[in-house]
Amino acid sequence: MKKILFATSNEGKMREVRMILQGIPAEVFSLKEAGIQVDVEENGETFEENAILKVKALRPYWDGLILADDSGLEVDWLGKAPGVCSARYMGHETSYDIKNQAILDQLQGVEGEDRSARFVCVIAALLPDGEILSARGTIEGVIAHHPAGSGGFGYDPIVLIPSLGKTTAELSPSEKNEISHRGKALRQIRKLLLERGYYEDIDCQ
Ligand code: ITT
Repeated sequence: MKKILFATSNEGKMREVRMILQGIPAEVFSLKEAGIQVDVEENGETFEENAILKVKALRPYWDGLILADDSGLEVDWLGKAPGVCSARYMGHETSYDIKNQAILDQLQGVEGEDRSARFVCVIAALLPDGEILSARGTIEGVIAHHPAGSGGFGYDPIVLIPSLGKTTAELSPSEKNEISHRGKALRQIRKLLLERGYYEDIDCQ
């Protein structure tokens, strides 16, 4: 059985990744499960650069396929902030209740399409032969007027998907994965791996 390292310390991401990768004939390990403690400095200016930085930094610790996700929330009214700084926004240790409220406060009085926002996810894959693949997924939404829902993680309670009338925190895990930035990017990577023959019996959704 092939072993894949998914280079993240974010447990919310990891839960989603496991579900999206179901059906792959491989065991998927998080950093914690692999017993790897590496703090990668995410100093790239784009999601792509940071995702690639993460997979490359892990090469010395893992021989097989390495995947990493760099993702975040872009709020158009805030000049696409927090963007690549989403995890570090207002400090790593600040709770998401506080971060989410700060974004709501900055959008007070802003209405309609001006509240547009999106989640972005770039997944990078470093194959054992050194080839690097990447795929980007996005989901468009608007910033809600109040936080709602307890599913997902991070900024999910304030991102409203207008066609569903729900925030991404109000979706079930499978509903979120079906439409999310992460689901889209990871399914593209699955397809690219299948095309390269990395897996023969990969079950692409
Ligand atoms: P790793 O680098 O260890 O993977 P991280 O949380 O630091 O974990 P990122 O640098 O990619 O990961 O930051 C992504 C942040 O963007 C994440 O911490 C959330 O704040 C936000 N984010 C990304 N996807 C999200 C989602 O599906 N729902 C809610 N917030 C999300």
